[in-house]
Amino acid sequence: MSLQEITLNVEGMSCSHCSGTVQKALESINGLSGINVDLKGKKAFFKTDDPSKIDLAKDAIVKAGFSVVP
Ligand SMILES: [Cu+2]
Repeated sequence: MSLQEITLNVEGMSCSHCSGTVQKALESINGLSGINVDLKGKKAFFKTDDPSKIDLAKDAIVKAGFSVVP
């Protein structure tokens, strides 16, 4: 499978602590690279070659207390 660049829209981040929490939640998932969280843009970016990781990433963000919106 080829490496895909994923962007998720994340709602609920109000400070750098929030974006750090989202960053750590994504870092806890094996198989993601290039993780970056944009607090002002309300986005999270990562790369993966395994599409099943996208749902894991969304779940991890929700468990951390934030929402992923379309
Ligand atoms: Cu915060």
